[in-house]
This record gives sequence, C-alpha cells and structure tokens, in this order.
Amino acid sequence: MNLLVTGGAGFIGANFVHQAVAEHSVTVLDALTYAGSRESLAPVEDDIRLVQGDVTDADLVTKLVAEADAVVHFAAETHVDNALADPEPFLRSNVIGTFTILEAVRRHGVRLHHVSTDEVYGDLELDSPQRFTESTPYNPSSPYSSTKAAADMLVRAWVRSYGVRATISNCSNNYGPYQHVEKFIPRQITNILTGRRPKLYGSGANVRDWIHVEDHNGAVWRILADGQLGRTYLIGAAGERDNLSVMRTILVLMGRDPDDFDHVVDRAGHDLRYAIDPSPLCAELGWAPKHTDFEAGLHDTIDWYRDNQSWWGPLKDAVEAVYQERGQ
Ligand code: NAD
Ligand code: TDX
Repeated sequence: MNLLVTGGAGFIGANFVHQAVAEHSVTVLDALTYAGSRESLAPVEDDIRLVQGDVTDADLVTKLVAEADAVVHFAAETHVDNALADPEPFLRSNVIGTFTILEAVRRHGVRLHHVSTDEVYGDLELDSPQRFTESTPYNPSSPYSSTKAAADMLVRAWVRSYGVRATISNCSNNYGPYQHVEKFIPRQITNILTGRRPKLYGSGANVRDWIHVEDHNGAVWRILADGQLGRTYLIGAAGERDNLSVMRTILVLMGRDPDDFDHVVDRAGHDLRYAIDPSPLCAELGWAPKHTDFEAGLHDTIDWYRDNQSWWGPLKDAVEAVYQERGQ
C-alpha cells in the first residue's frame, strides 16, 4: 500500500512508521512542530518520503491524499498543559486539520484511519469499576480533549453524510521510545538523568491506563486491515496505575529513593481517571497487547532514554524552563 502518515515525526507516528516501512511505501506529512523531529525517523530515512507541511494546507493535503491508498492521521497538538496555556494551535491543527484531511479523502475516495484519545470521554471516579466503552457519551474536560472530540465528531459526520471510508480509534496513555520529554514518564526519567527532582502534580492519585506504543500501533494495524468502516474502536491494555505509583516505580528502577520527588501545582481541571474496555477490539479483531509487564516496559523505556540522550538532551532545558514558569 501507499500509506500517507500524518504526524509521522511525532512519538506514536514515528514508531508506527518504523514498523510500516517493512511492508508499505510510506509518505510522512508532518509540520515538524516543536513535538516532531527528523531524528525520530532517522532509522528509516532512506525508506520513506518526508514532506514537511501542515495538515491544514488543503492544496498539499489534497495532492498527497490523491497519491495514497490509505491515510493514517496522527498529526495533532497533544499536550494538555500547552492547551491550557494557549488553545489556539489545538483548534487549528486538531479541528481544521482533521476537516482538511476529511475533505481530501472524500474527494479522492481514500480510506482513512483517524487516531484519537480516551480523553474525549472525560474522566471516571477513582474508586468506580466503570471503564470507557464505544457507547460512553463524549464529555471532554480540557481544551485539548475538546478539540480531539470535535475532530472525532467530524469524522463520524463525514462517514454518515458522505460515505467516507473511515475508522476511529480512541487509545489510552502511551509510553515507550521517542516520546517528547514534556510528557509525564519521559519527563521524570530525564529529570533524574539530568540531576533534577521529578515533579508530581497534586497528590498523584490520578489514574492513567498505560499502554506500550507498540501495542497501540499493533491495534491501529489490525483496524486498518480488518476494522469495520464507520466504527470506533477503543484501545487499552489493562494498565491502570495512579501517578504516584508510576513515579515511585521509575525512581526505584533508576536506583533512587521512591520518595525523592517534588509535589508541584496541580493541573487545572485535572482528569481523575481513565480506563478502557478494549473487549470488542480483542474479540472481533483478535488483538491482544504484547507488553503486558508494565515494569519491564518501563525498564526498557528508561534504558532507551539513557542511551539516546542526543535525541532528547537539546530539548530538555527549554521544556523545564516553561514548566518552571508555570510552577510545575
Ligand atoms: P506528538 O505530539 O508526539 O506528535 C504529534 C506530531 O504531529 C508531531 O510530529 C507534530 O510535528 C505533528 N503536527 C502537529 N500539528 C501538525 C500540523 N498542523 N500539521 C502537520 N503535522 C502536525 O503526539 P503523539 O503522542 O505521537 O500523538 C499522536 C496522536 O495520537 C495524536 O492524534 C494524539 O491525540 C493521539 N493519542 C496520543 C496518546 C498518547 O498517549 N500520546 C494517546 C491516545 C491518542
Ligand atoms: O510532570 C508531570 N507530572 C505529573 O504528575 C506531568 C507532565 C504530568 N503529570 C500527570 C498529569 C497526568 O495525570 O501525569 C499524568 C500524565 O500526564 P501527561 O503525560 O501530560 O498525559 P495526559 O494528560 O494523561 O495525556 C496523554 O494521554 C492521552 C497524552 O499527552 C495525550 O495526547 C493523549 O491523548
């Protein structure tokens, strides 16, 4: 297949492209914002075409979509704290960007897979047995998640009104190599590696449902190959953990005292808990996660950051300066 991968120079997109080149011809469309990097695609740079451009550029998007058999749409602004500080780029990239992709796939009849997040469902009580399912009502809390929810709604409407051939996936929190150091797990690992103290928002009781990025991408492949058009699939790997225990696990795995971190200002509107019920994906598409040992996955991720300081080192000081201004 000729695959067009938007946001392929970001965390999940780059990991996806690393796998995709074995069997497909891949074009990456990426604006190379602060979150995207050519270095993330260095292992496959001779096997792909990298187009630096914006998903809101209708002429460019239409031209690239016309050449593709399928589009996998990862491109987005993704960091909740950045959205709280300045929502405008999230509206542009996530909403207008998805609209632009939809119009192009509509015009050329090209298959689309739209990558989204469990944050569109809002949050769950800490002590409830509930998990998100395909029929959980959308109830986004943050500027970020509201723009992802808007994008999902556009995809659903374009499927129904225009017969666009699309699927949607809503995945839980990813971890693994090539994740930007602004995000929770890489931030703590690289804080320790640079002699800073790790930073926990509030009490750390908030729960996230962690999945290894390879498992997320494995599910995207299954949906792209055999997913039912028009359907939404939830992706999760039974990885619920509160932030405090993830923090303490990172510290212990890195040979530190588990209490050697700072509590900092909590995130405004901080979602309490996310949890995914992935059973339709498992039952209908035969998907199962491979990275079922979270500590082992975290251990490998710590090793990756230790071995790849040249990838994240140049970003670290600027990211921490922004956090410091926000008291985080
Ligand atoms: P990321 O921030 O690491 O990468 C995003 C990429 O998109 C970057 O390479 C950036 O340059 C590119 N981009 C941003 N705006 C663009 C624009 N206007 N035009 C072209 N390219 C643009 O994000 P990620 O964590 O890899 O997330 C990828 C997708 O997966 C997003 O849609 C996100 O909502 C979704 N998602 C992420 C997670 C997670 O835990 N990280 C979980 C569920 C869903
Ligand atoms: O330094 C920190 N300390 C801290 O306690 C940071 C950066 C975060 N946190 C907390 C906030 C969250 O409860 O850790 C948790 C995870 O934070 P993030 O890594 O910012 O992820 P989250 O807000 O949960 O969103 C992520 O998962 C869903 C991605 O960034 C989204 O793009 C994805 O849609």
